Amino acid sequence: MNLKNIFLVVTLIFISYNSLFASPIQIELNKEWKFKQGRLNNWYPATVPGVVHTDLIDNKIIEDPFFRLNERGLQWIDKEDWIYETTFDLSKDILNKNNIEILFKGLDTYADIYLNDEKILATDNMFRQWAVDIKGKVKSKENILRVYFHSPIKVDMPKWDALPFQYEATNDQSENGGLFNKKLSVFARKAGYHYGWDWGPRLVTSGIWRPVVINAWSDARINNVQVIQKAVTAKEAKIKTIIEVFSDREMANAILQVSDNDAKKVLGSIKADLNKGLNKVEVDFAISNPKLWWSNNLGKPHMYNFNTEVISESRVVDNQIEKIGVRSLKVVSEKDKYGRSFYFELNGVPVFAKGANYIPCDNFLPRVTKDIYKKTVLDAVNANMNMLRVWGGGIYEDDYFYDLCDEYGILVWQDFMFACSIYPAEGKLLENIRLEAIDNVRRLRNHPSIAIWCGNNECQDAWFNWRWKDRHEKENQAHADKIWEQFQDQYYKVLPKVVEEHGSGIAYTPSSPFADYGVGSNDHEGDRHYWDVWHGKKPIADYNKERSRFFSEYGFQSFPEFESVKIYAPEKEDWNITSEVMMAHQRGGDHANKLIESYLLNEYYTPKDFESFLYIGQILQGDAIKTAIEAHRRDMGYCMGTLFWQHNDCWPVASWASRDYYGRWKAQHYFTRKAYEDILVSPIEKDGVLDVVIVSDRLKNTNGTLTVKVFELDGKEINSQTQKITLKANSSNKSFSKKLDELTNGADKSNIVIHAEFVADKVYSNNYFLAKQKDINFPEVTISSKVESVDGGFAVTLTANEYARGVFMSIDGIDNFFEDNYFDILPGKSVTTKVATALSLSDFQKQFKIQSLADMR
Ligand code: BMA
Repeated sequence: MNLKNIFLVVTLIFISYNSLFASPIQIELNKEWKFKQGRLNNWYPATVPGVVHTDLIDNKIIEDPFFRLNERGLQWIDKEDWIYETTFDLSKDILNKNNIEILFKGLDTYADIYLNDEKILATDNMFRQWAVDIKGKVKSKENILRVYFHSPIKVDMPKWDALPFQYEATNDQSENGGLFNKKLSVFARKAGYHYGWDWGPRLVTSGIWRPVVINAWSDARINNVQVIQKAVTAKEAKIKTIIEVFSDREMANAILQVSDNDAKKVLGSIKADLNKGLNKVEVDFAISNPKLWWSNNLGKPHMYNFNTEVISESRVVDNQIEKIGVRSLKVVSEKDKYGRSFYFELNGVPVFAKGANYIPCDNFLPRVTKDIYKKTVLDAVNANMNMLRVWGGGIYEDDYFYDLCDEYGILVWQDFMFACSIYPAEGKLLENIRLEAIDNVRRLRNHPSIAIWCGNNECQDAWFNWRWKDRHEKENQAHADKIWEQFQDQYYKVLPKVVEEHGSGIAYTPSSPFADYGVGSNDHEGDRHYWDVWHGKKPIADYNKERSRFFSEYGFQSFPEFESVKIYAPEKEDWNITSEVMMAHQRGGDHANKLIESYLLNEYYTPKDFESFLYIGQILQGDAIKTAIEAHRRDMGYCMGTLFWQHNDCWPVASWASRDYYGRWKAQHYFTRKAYEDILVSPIEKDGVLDVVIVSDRLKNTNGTLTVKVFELDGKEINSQTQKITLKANSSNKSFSKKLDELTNGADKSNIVIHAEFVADKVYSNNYFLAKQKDINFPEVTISSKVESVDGGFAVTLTANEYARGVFMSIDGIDNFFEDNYFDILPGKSVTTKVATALSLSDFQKQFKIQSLADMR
């Protein structure tokens, strides 16, 4: 037999093996797409998944919408209709199957779909999936699939014009789109932030934003496997699975079984007679001594691989492998002597939630690659977070995002996609919302990371506390009543019912923040969004006074660093925070810039130039959020969570984000990583007494030594006290308390720093000043550096002769990462950190810049 023949035999064996186990086939229609503007004739190549804006960029019809002022010239795009089309062939294997369906995983938003000139579907919700039976409508060659997107503006405008009163949508920037006060976002089941936000541009997309696939099968196909974790302890996990199987014929004595694919062990199995159509079969089983799924820092987020199979006549008709984390997870929201608690309990342990609010990573969603998702989630993991809140003005995220959260132990607070608005939730729209909720609750329910479903972001608080209720009642009581009725239907009836029926026991809360039914948020019940520092202009120190059972939002703005600004605002004339370009990338407007400026002047000082402004602004933001996080953690027990606003940006902008659009960590993200460590050492002065509170998230007591030192900024030691302590597990410990006068020997507050250090198996430390930063006499410090080549970059050792505050290292470009940055160096001490970069040593040394706070005056 020659080589060619061997190949043939091998191929034949493979083919016959395949057809013997002929399982469902899935193909993705992602090739040969073209698109055009509805009323014009010229077609251009298109990318699917994609959106109109990115296709226009790729075809060089428009320029980068994020560059300088380009967004403004692109407002015509959402007022046009767009057509996408592809031609595809289907193999015999597919055509021979008894069932062929086309599945659209995401269409944005108002689309009519034609297959070989026949209209097969009309859609009106970007968050839903749409499946259509196309058996008999397809042929082997040249099938034409056409998707006609109607302008969301043209579709929704008449709805707004017909209203007897106006619905609310605070962040909808309709005037920037030339629509004046017409807040059309309230009608479209489309990501709210597309219409603009106080950190985002107004770029209203259309497009096939998630994959289009064809599924073909004969006999039977697993449609869904629901894994319900009925009771989970360290000893045993009782699990119920509900397997949904589509069968195209009666199938007697089918075996449905679930196995542990890694241990190659059948967990549960049942014999069932399948009927033609949709079947739901329950398979129950128990796992003894299960390996539990834990959140980041508390333990390993172990994932089992469950293999669900449908077997008929000794043949596997279909199977589905899914990663499953076994855990018990609930929200404890109980009346107590303070009000009502709000915390997450994982595997029986109360977990203090440490994290951030998450928005979509881009205005053009399909260009969020797997790498970007991975970096975004890993940046949370590496900052010691254990929770992200997927906020309601964005999207129900991609499956991959939740896979990553599962894999790395990030709990997900999942909002339904409603934010800062009041929606006309009745009739067809309410039913559309219900179906959207079912689609997404079913899609996400098996992820161990999903910790709570939340009705909306701030809609209830806005109704009661932003004077919406008063205003509507004053205008017309009947309209106000109608709004509240629609509100209750949506968030107190429809959505909780979907979560109850389909959510596998995941908790639901009607809104964030939420105290109680029909109440605005407060500090002693439920979760709270605290914005008095920042929006309310209160001093940063107020973070130390304010309490909550769970802070689900608070935040402080900054600009991206200079290297990032230069990408979107490269002209010298842009380099002023009030320049037209910088203002176009500051969606909080002049008000927000003035806030940064006034906090800087009150607490820091006037930066000497634009670049210094960006830098000090970041230190200011970092210090502010560090203050808040520490206060919330010190209050552990009463408070059980802190999620700052916000983890990421969707375009380059001045915002509350701790990482900029390009993924670069701002000072805040580095500060957060430290403030979120499993053990936090937090000095705090009140009424002339200095306490050092040590907070431990560890599940076991920790023995160690605490040293509290006071020294002058030139290094002279004033006081040093050391004591051995045992930290109580999972609690906040006041470990040191001393009158300030005794501790500092009456030294000048502008000249000293307190350094507290807890040494156990690791060293945890913190520096604390007794005066505002502008009143501290930071010395003109000399920082020397030593650079050594290491794998993937350089190790940099910096040494300071006196106290160096906020030492910031930078090099050009964005393909680099400083393992640590913006840190303080104690007098005479050194810090070594790594820089990941592809630069040569000499190029690195040419570009390498070190600055500290003292240089910025
Ligand atoms: C919060 C969020 C967003 C907003 C942010 C900053 O309350 O829910 O709506 O972007 O404040 O203002």
